[in-house]
Amino acid sequence: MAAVFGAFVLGFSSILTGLNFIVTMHRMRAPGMTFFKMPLFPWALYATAWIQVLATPIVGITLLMIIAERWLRIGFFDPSLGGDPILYQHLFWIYSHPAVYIMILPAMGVITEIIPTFSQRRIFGYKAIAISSLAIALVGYFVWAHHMYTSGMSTTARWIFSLLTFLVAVPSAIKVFNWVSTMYKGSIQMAPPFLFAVGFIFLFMIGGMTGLSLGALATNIHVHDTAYVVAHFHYIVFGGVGFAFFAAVYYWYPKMFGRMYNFKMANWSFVFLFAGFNLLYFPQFVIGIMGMPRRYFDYLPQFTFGHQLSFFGALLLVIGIVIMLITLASKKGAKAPDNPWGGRTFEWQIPSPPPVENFEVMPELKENEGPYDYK
Ligand SMILES: [Cu+2]
Repeated sequence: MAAVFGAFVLGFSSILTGLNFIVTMHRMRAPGMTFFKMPLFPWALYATAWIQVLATPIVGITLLMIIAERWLRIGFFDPSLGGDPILYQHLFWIYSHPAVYIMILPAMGVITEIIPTFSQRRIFGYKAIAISSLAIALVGYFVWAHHMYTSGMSTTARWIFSLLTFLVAVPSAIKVFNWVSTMYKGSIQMAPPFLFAVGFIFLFMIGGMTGLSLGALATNIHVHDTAYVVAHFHYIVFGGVGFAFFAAVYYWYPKMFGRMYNFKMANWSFVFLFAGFNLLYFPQFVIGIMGMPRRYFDYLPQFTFGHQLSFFGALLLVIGIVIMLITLASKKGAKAPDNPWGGRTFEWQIPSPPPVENFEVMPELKENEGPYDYK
């Protein structure tokens, strides 16, 4: 019960964070910063904030229902009290599918900042990227039951959810195409944040396309509850969100701490993380299709080789993380300039690390200026 109450309070912090972001972006933008001149990272956070505000109450209500069931014996989910466990699954996923987008949208926002900076090119399709963030947030509300194809739903409901799931692929693909088009003919600067961003695009694409095969009704039923799902999930949440997080840390580290880091070490951390990640998770697609169930510690002999590959991948991954932590923890880097990567957004126009109030004078965007004025 304590855990249920704890999750309830956490839900409120999520809702209030979202509310704060939405109000800030509507009321407190810098002079000259119209909505369509905002950098795309805040745009992604804006879409995320709407999910936090609108979807988190559903998990809050669900938790209240659990409390009512346990304390007042009102049957919502427990069959012995006349409840329906499938209802719990529905309520859980109505929140938890959008919750995945709470994680991936900010990650996409980070990549959208890094790609133009390290290509020194104006972002391709600014409006398409901004709107696709909102589209992902919106469509994300209508796909939850793709987690429940085998739970016992009508066939009509299942194929409708399968169709709606395919729709999410459209705005995601728009972003990938725009990132790649931004790099085309750019003057690429091969620094660690860019490496991680490109790694993100590669891994996110594998995660996204295997997501489509999971969204398709027939294949989903074949690989439901197998290692295939585990592999897909990690390609999105570790290969996607994780690599974007590493990219973000390497990108803003000089700004945050006023120090550079060792590029060679950072590149090695990428090599180990990227190789280790793929060696760890790719074999799980294969053994998943072969029938390896998820959440089992034991397995049949035909899955041994796949598990061994995964094991060595995990080792490489851990080495990569250790190298990254050492790289970032060492305070021996040179003093960071104000704008080490040649970025055009506001944070690069102030000293590294930023002074207490960030901006000593209010920054301003002139009439014909935008966040991505490269060329
Ligand atoms: Cu989902």
